Amino acid sequence: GLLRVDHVGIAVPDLDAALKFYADNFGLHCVHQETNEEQGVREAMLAVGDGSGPRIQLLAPARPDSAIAKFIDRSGPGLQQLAYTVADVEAAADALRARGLRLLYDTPKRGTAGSRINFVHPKDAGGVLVELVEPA
Ligand code: V0V
Repeated sequence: GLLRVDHVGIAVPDLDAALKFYADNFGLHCVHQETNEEQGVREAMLAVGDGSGPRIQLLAPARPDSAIAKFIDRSGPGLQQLAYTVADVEAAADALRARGLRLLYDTPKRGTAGSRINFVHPKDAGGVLVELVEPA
């Protein structure tokens, strides 16, 4: 099952500009940053408050043919995904597949900080790109 909200992902055109915007206006600071070549994304995790709750993930395109670049071209910057923490990403994906939902990957891919991730297609989840995250 789903354990908690892991993060909310926001597509941004420029990661450095977005980090400055979030720090200056909201006082939110980066606790992790990496480039995920497979996903074509530069991402930064921001902690909110004492950092014990869900994070905000800023997602910037690392190349023009990436999922984030396509999202921004079509929809503009903004909320792109809602991610839940799970204990076992394969079990969670199997349970959703058994209910008829389309998962984007047959096997999990590598996500932030060595996590294992999969996604439910937004058309099967009420227009929300749902990510499943099994932390490292
Ligand atoms: C597309 N659609 C969305 C959407 N992206 N709806 C809600 N939220 C989104 N993020 C809608 C779009 O408006 C179309 O609706 C329809 O889906 C298009 O579906 P499609 O042609 O099958 O797909 P594409 O080519 O638009 O791609 C969408 C998907 C793609 C979700 C398949 O973005 C994808 O593979 N995403 C998973 C990977 C990803 O997002 N990576 C970046 C984050 P109409 O117009 O037909 O009604 S990486 C990450 O999160 C990491 C590393 C991490 O958390 O650790």
